[in-house]
Amino acid sequence: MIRTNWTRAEISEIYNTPILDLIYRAATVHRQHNDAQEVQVCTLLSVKTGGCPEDCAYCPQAARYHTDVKVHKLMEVQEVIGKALEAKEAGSTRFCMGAAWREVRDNRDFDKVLEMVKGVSNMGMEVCCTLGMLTSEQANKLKEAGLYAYNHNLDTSEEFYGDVITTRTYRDRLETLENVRGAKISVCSGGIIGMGEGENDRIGMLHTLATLPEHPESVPVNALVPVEGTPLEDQEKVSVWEMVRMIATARIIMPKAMVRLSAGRVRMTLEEQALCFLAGANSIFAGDKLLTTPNPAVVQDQQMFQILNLKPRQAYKGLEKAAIVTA
Ligand code: SAM
Ligand code: DTB
Ligand code: SF4
Repeated sequence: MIRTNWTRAEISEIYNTPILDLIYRAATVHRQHNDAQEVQVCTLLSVKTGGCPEDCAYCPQAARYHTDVKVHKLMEVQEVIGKALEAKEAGSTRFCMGAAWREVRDNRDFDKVLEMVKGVSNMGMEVCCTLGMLTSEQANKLKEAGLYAYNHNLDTSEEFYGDVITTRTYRDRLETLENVRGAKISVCSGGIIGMGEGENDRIGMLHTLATLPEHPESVPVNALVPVEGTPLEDQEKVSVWEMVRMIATARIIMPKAMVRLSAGRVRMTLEEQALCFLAGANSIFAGDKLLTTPNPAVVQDQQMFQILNLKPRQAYKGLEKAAIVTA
């Protein structure tokens, strides 16, 4: 039932299905594999902001673009734990810490991040990091500290990648994903639409994700948040139907993955988000900020959950927490 041998042609056919049939099929697959009422609520925190040496064309944190983002050195461990507590109290079960780094370096900052991971994990939240490239040794250290998941996006297809980022390769990204998998950390990897890519690039990215030796447990689908000062500042907003097609296709080909309706919700109505949940999205980022850009208010999301009869997913569902932390 779970396939990792999808062809690009098969994925293209699914992606191009008439929209209502596509939604119906994705909703059906979703109900066969998951509790469709359940949506995971995650909170992001930028623990180190801006000043990044990379050239990702979408990113407000790249040092080379002139954006309003203020550079901030790595936060203090206690401050991060405080933010995680706030997130937990607001109903989040996964806490994801992001750093504007090209890669992790073996220095005091990394030791501090390991402390943050330990602290958040001990609070019973699923702890996730997104810190750039990782070696297998670094992945192992994060795992030992209690890291549950690691986010590292492919962002787009291999073909379009060079139009967006030139300072590292698609191969680099795949290697980090291998290192994460090798350390038995849950993999979170997805991408962005609305950067000027074609449908083929979207299909290509989904194909790469769905033909990894194991599907990522989590697949974020971001709509570009165009930020003034970045090369993609003038990109047009993608239509909700494109978001729905991405989510539905991801749901059909990776039925058990958490498909995350990620960046871009501030520009979507409740009804548009409802379509995304119907198409199989079962996770969101909550809190009024993503990493550096705005996100809907927590109360607004709580109302949405009530109206749509959604319920937040518990942390470590189906897994024995003690076994994970001490593994
Ligand atoms: N520096 C690390 C890295 O790039 O792997 C981790 C943080 S980075 C900000 C995490 C992800 O955020 C990127 O891979 C990208 O998919 C997403 N992202 C960044 N800026 C975005 C934007 N303006 N709109 C949508 N997604 C964005
Ligand atoms: C992901 O795919 N989306 C999140 C998370 N992983 C790290 C980040 C979205 C960032 C949007 C731009 C910003 O707020 O800086
Ligand atoms: Fe740096 Fe990550 Fe932004 Fe790229 S996406 S510029 S690596 S912070």
